[in-house]
Amino acid sequence: MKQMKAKCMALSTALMFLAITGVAQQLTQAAAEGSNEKVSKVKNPFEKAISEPLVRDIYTADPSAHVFNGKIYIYPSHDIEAGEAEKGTGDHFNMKDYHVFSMERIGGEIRDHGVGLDIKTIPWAGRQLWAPDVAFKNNKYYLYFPLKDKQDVFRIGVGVSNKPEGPFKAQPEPIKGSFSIDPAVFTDNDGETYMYFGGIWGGQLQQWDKGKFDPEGSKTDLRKNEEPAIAPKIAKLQSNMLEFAEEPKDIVVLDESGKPLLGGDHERRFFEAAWMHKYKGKYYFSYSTGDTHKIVYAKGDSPYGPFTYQGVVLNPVVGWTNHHSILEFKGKWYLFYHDSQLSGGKTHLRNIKVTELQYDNEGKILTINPYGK
Ligand code: FUB
Repeated sequence: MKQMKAKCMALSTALMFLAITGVAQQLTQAAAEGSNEKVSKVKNPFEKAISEPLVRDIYTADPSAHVFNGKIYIYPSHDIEAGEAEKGTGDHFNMKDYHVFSMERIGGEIRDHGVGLDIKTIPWAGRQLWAPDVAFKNNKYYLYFPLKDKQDVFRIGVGVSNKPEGPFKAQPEPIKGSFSIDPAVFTDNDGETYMYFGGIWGGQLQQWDKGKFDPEGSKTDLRKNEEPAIAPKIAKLQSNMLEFAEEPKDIVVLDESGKPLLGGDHERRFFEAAWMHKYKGKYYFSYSTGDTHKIVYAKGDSPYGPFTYQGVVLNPVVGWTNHHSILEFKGKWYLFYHDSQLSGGKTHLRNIKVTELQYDNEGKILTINPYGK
């Protein structure tokens, strides 16, 4: 009895700590399984973090990294404490501007270029500047950003600048026909540029299931278990980089037997945070599985897919969201990602990080464990 009481006390102390660091979920599971061994293994995860926050004076998340003029430029979300209650619809991610960062080398000093775009300068703005991305063409830099319009519907906007660090001047309207969140812009070797986008729950993609926005549609549900999973979108951009050149199309991710991943396949199906990169002539489409918190990837032979599921790029990080970009710099590959180390696990107060990413001889990405083995 005494022993049980001691176990319970140890367990509740550990639970309090883990609730703060955001890994309570793991411990709850261990407790439910009645395993002391698992409980004692769950310690401060940051002790073994494989990388440290790149920026410490403001909160940053969703890093999109690119090489421009020989330097790495990072375009993250700028997390703030906006005082909103935490909900599945993501209202607590109520960001109001973007800062742009650059680095001459990985591990070197990181420079904050200040505010690259402020919500106050966007004519159609409602609320919530979420994960952005940037592309270079026509001697200009284009910042793509998801933002709710005045009707509270996410659209994707564009800001233009002559410099990679901005400031970016927002176009008067969002991209015609755009919706949902997390634009990732990829320019192929032939010069064509594509936008991948979409995000479920707070990102509203499920509310576009019937081709137009359904304000009464489910805010947090996913497709039925046995139906094909909700698909992320792709649209080629016009050469002016300000408009879609086509109606957005579905991106289909297949399983090993060539069947589309199903809504119930929560460990593998798309949720948000799309990214595209090319390695040895193959197209690598990576994304977050959202409520199962992983970055996974699928491979294909065309920017449109279909893509076949391959495996996990990054295991869950502390904080609910997982979001990344993949970049080649001076012959090495890097994964930019975030966790909630600086805020002690707050889901909406994150910090960007970087670590090396490696492939095996067959082009398979070696899974990264953010807190070691
Ligand atoms: O930062 C706000 C949202 O959280 C992003 O758009 C999602 O990808 C998730 O990281």
